[in-house]
Amino acid sequence: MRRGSRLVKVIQNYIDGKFVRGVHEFADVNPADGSVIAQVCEADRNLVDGAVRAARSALRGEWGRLGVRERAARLHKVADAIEARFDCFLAAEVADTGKPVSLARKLDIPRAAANFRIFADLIKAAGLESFQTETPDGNNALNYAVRKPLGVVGIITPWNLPLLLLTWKVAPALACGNTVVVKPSEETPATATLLAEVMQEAGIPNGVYNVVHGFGTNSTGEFLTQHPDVNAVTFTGESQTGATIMKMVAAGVKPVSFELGGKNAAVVFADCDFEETINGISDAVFLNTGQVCLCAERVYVEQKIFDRFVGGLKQKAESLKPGSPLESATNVGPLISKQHREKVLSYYKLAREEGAEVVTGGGVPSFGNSLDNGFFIQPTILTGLSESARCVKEEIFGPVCHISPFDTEEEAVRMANDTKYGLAASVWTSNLKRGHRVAQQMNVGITWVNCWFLRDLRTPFGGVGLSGIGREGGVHSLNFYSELNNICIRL
Ligand code: NAD
Ligand code: 6OD
Repeated sequence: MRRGSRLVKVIQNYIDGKFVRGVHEFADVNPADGSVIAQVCEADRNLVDGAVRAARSALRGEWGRLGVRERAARLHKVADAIEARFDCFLAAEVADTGKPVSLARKLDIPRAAANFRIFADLIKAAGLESFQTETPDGNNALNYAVRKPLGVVGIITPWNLPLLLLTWKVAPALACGNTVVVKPSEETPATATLLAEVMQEAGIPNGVYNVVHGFGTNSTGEFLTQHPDVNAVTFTGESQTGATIMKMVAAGVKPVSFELGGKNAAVVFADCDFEETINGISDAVFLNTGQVCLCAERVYVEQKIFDRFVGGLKQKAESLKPGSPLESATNVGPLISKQHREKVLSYYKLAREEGAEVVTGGGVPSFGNSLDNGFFIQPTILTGLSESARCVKEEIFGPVCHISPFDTEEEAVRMANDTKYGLAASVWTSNLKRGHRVAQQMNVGITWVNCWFLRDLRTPFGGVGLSGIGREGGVHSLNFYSELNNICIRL
């Protein structure tokens, strides 16, 4: 497409092995400078219908007949192809999100390949339970379970770690023999579409992986979740969106897996390794400009080291380098959109109204170049709020934390758990017993001790309360993406 004198890329839907346009298009914006990098074809109800039909039909084709070994081999080929096109994925993800290239190179793209490899290996090794059963007449029966695909899985994902989170669901779904229709975030459509090319190269049959682009309400997302021929929905995004999707799928009593928002706590004891903890908490608060569901927005610090800690984190925050995502020294990118920056800035304003002290940040950086058209915001540290303040209760999803002091371990545990969310927590101490004790009292799905976002893909991942339903990761993913049929044989 031609815009002015420049050619603008068109990002299409991918249905039944073909790239297809739609009736409407919308702009894909680079958040680092506000420029339009592509036009995205929105999938209407007809196209979503076509994608679901293609996925249904692929279940009955070559894909449905493949043995586990061959399916796993093709998923390894997908991983190989992602690695072979590493730089394309990297450029597309950085342009869509504005995240520093150094981060996407280390985190997003390698994890996409790793997601396919781990689930390819797991499905080959996965065993299922069997029982020898004594029958009432003194004989025996044998019970064993077999794994079958759910069918067509609808996958809806957010913009913060687009390829990582999409492949985290696509890989196990395909490993279990399902076909998928994915709807990536409207803010970050590029890498899901590139993945379609990779699927073709890796010999994934047409219709197994379909991509439909568009928005949520009254658009593609809703058409997909409402579709009667989708067998299960897996979603990552805001808790409120999860609640809406739950209503949509309720009538069909479909399985759902929800990875939702968080208001995560970090608990720092005076006996922690101070430097390591400052570095760890800085990552936990500011990585990806605070746009990771696992980020710590509430930091609780033992009174004895409170002032030193606040000073140390301030110094660290002020040493971070916002800038062009393409420069290797940059470690703070923009927020995803103008609208999201307005939301985060409204919390910075609210924090002041609620009586916070702004230790550092609180505004928008200025560059004197095209980055001023982007959606940058300053890393921000707040103190002095009451535990009932909205800024301490509500997910902000930006580079910001509030630091509160505590005197006792019990008080720290109580404050950390005083939230409707329950995704992740981190505990920082050199006392091993205390580390275990406090970690086990956290009402969350994932607790890290002296680290944060350190992942082993075999472990359960998910949240409690408003943070989600179910667990994915390792065998938990395999169990979500398959139906078990128990077979009982009288011997
Ligand atoms: P969002 O809920 O606004 O959007 C996520 C996806 O849902 C997008 O693709 C969007 O188009 C779609 N969507 C929106 N409304 C819909 C509807 N009514 N029906 C169907 N689809 C709909 O979330 P976001 O702003 O993209 O992402 C940020 C949020 O995601 C934060 O709350 C963050 O904590 C959460 N998140 C959670 C995890 C986790 O693993 N728990 C991971 C990443 C992000
Ligand atoms: O690491 C993962 O598997 C995962 N689901 C991370 C989620 C991060 C949220 O933004």
